[in-house]
Amino acid sequence: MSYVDEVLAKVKEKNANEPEFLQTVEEVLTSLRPVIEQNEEKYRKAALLERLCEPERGISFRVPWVDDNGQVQVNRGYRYQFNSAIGPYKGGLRFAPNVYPGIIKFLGFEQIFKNSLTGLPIGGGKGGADFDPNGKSDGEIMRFCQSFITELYRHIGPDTDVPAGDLGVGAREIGYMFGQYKKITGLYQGVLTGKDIPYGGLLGRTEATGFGVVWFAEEMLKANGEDIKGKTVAISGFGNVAWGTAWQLQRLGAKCVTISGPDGYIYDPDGISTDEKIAYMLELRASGKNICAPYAEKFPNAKFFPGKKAWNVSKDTDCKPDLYIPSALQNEIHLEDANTIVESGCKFVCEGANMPTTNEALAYLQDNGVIVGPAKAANAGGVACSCIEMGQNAGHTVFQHEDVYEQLHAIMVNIHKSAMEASLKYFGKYDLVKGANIAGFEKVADAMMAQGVV
Ligand code: 2IT
Repeated sequence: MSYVDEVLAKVKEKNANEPEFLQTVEEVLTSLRPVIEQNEEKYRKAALLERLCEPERGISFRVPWVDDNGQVQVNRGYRYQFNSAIGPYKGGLRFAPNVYPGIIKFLGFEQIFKNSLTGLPIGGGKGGADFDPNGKSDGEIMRFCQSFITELYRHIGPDTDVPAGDLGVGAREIGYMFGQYKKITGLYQGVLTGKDIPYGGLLGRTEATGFGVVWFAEEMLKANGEDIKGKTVAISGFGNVAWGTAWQLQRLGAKCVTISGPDGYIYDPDGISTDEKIAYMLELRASGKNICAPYAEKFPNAKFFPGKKAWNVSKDTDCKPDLYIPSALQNEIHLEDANTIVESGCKFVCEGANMPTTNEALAYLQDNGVIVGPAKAANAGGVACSCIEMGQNAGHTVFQHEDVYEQLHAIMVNIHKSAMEASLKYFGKYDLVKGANIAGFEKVADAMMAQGVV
């Protein structure tokens, strides 16, 4: 049995109840086959892949907090410190009711390669809690965040582990956690990123993920003889990534025609192309209702399709998007959605969310000639700017907006180039999915081999 298959079997046995984690491990290790085969003996002896698939450390803890009625509530918090071969653990915190180790480990594993692809010195980690921020008051959010960090503070630090936001965790939550960390430790440190501007946040961090996704898509289109300018783009989600994506599509002259929420999707034939509409996305998000339907009331030319996913726009309307950018959740493109995308004649999918495509759907898209920009490459702009924020804090300085955009743009161009070159070298074809896995892996593997059995 090949080394990859051997490790895959072991990982499946050990983590049988964590389908999301198994999904990403399978996707990544399968792509790495040619690199592993070239070094099979060396890597097997060093148990490199077994080590890569086992978090260095996983912390699970009680998060007790008092709700507005005086009732004590208990949630479960997590931090998986996955890999520190190339830098301190870095990755977001997700607050959502479905959070359990399988979700945190999938995100943490992805983060190792994503962070490596940025070219910056950051290892991989992820955390969160099975806490649902929807419908909670500001006071409840604050008390939850304070309790969460009252345990987590002892495991993090600017040179050990630097969390940030993810679903359910934005600048407000980061603010409460930062305040509590400072109160407990007495240290004013860049221990969290995604902070607000007055206390160490980076100008441009909020839109960084979305901006990066679109710059990545621009490179992907260019490499295939196309220009993003003038393209019609369907995106899903209406959160942080979707907002930055819509804004950057506007800046680069493309037309974003959809957004979506758990309640359905919006089709706006005029495009989400004005400052007013982009600002309204922020309002929708801040409403805490987790629905996108009100967009169609505010902008009557737009139409709301209840209970449907944005990919159906090619069936429900006469719009045929040139590019899809899933920017909501994991596993939102299933096989039937991939089929709809292929049937619509679209040639490009660029992943804004983490692992939005099932492995089956991914294979179907690629087998049918759709170029896919994988999340760990395309959405790495967020964490890249987080690392810039760490540098800003450590240097006790402030970086300018335009400088951040310039660095971010260069990083995204470089990630595309690395993924493209790795895929051409090992597979002789343009396959960014495989190329990103390999390019991300190589640096981490070399660092792990150099550092001995740890
Ligand atoms: O998935 C991600 O890359 C993030 N949620 C951002 C992580 C970070 O540390 O900025």
